[in-house]
Amino acid sequence: MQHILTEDGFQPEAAVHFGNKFLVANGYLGVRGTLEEYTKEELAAINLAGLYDQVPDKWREPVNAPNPFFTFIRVAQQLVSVKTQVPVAHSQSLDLYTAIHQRRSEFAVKNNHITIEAKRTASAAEVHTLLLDYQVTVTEKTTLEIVTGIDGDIWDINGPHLQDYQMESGQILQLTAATQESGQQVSVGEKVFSETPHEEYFTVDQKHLLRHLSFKLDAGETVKISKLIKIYHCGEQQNPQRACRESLVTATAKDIQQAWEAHKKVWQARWALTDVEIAGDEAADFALRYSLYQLQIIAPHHCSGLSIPARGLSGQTYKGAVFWDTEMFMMPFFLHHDSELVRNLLQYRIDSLTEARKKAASYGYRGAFFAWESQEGGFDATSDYNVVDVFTKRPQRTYFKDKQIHISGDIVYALKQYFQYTGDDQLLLAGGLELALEAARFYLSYLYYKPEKDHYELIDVLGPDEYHERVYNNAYTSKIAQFTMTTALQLTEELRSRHPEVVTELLEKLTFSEDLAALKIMAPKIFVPKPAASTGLIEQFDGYFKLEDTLPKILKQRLLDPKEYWGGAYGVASDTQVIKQADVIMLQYLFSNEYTQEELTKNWQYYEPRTEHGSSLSACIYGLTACLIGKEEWAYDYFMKTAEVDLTGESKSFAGDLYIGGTHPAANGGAWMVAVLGFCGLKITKNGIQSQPRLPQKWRQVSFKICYQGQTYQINCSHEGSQMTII
Ligand code: IFM
Repeated sequence: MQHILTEDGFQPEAAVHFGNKFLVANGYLGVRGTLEEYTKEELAAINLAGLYDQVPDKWREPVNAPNPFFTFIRVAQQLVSVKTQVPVAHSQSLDLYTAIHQRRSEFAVKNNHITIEAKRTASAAEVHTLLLDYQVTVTEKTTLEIVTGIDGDIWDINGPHLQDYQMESGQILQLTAATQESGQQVSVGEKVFSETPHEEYFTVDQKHLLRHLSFKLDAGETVKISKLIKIYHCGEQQNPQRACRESLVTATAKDIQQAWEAHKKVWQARWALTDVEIAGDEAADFALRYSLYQLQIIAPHHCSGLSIPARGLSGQTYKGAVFWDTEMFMMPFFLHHDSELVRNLLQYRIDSLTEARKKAASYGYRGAFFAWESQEGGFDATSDYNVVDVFTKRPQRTYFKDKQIHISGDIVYALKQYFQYTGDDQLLLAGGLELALEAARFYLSYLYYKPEKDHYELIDVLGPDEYHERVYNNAYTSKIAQFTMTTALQLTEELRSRHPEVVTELLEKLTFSEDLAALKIMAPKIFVPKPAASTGLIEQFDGYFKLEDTLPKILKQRLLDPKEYWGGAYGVASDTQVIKQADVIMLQYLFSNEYTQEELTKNWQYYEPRTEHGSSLSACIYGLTACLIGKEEWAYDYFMKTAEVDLTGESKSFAGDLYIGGTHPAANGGAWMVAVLGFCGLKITKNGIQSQPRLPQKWRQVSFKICYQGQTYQINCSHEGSQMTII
């Protein structure tokens, strides 16, 4: 099965894209897929999960660590690097099955042919460990200097985040620094081994701590160094500096070998469960495997209470924040393979309840209004001015933070999915039910009673389509609010039947009895826009159909600048029916059993041409819904678009002047959803697991495994049907 991603030929213009595409990560940190000699100019970075910092007057974002992979060479005292000369041959590759990144570059310096080969990874077995093997071969007798160490001149978008650098050299090189906002320590250390005799000295400047290794080489000789790197930070360690040093002091070359092996073993076990094989379509097969790779490298397998940012661990874009992307787009894949991980991800939201309550109260509401861009502890990092106007360079007022109230319901949706899939009361007892009740209470306080219609409305909201702000009765938002309220009631009753005292105690603690009664009365009376009898269409929000009816390609012609933001107060899409991403179609996907095939088809056909797919969350939802209406061939293009997003790099990289590039884990999760839930029609029902495949023509078979209620199932789907075996 194809599992190696390769790019042949040196492409300096693709350095930023390759930084995302060749990412290796282990949930604790992400190492951008840049070359060893690269610096912040090429956006080399080691992105730390869950450690954030704010420089005064700038956006709060995750911290990048000093780069311990930094390495370059001098041959006969001349710098040999892709930064100074074009290599005669070059390739970069990534083994998806082992999460090992490799590069090979060949240079001609006079008659000497020099080859650099490097391989590296972030250990999946021990998340503080990073490994680098670096080797150089020459064809002529010469001197070689390998300069390797820690580059503390870090790429930051809103930095610098680290200060008070402490450098220690010797057998261990160690750089320790502290964040600006709260003085949290980050410590990076490294130790190098080589069997080839060499001389060694160190240089230190303000931001670099370097080891110079000098070798005398004969013609045809190869020299190899192996590097063991450790990174610790305050997010989870009381004394990172000490922990880092202690982990290196006694380390030997043998430990490095063992670390490589332990790492590969973890990956072998992961893929044994998660791999999906698509027979008959190599491109789709590889793109899906690549998507699953991207998802698995960023999952916090190592701890509880951490979640996954919208751009994974590929950098600081989107403030390293967790959006609804995690619950709605990534969780389904994880839920079918590793429900414990999902439990941890949901625990992060439970731990965010205090912040969510504060946020609701700050806007005058009750209950829990979760952060739109959520950082540690649920802190909402969304700026009131989240987009910069390309013309005036002025920050534009946006309402993502204030009005994207569907976030609380999205989390409850995921919580219910988890509960239904696992039947696990424990998470509900340990804060899950409290979360659902508080989210429901938030909607109770947001609802607006219309006496003339005797119903409740959600007015002044922002739905999934972010181009239309502050709208009334967004169908998706109203439905997810109603769902939240009924789910809170159902979960309360269900849990009460098994744990009556706990539930009574919780309701008392939350003084919830009046709200419980209110939920019962108000939930059924929420106005959720329905398909119109005449057209079958659901209006996305009040007045949507009266907006100018045009198409994304027409709006593109109206742009004065390609980076212009399409939404907000003056965007080209704001007064039109062109939408950014699946909105009504998202609603219909989630609640598909409430609509007829005709209604699903009509809405898909109406909204699809009007959708720009300006968000990477959009394509998979159109793909999934196309599967539901039996249009696999329509779904196929959306599947490929979502599965290949990080391979092609073809996605929106700017919102106004703001860089929003990086990896797209929601789209990666969406790829799995379209393949398995869509094309293979996998469903967990009251009667157990069902799979009714509707594969694209050229797919002969799709084979995958899922874990469900303590068993592992092998499922093979073809045009003839599906087979399921317990393994
Ligand atoms: O969560 C999404 C949102 O729906 C559209 N803008 C980007 C966010 C992060 O992916």
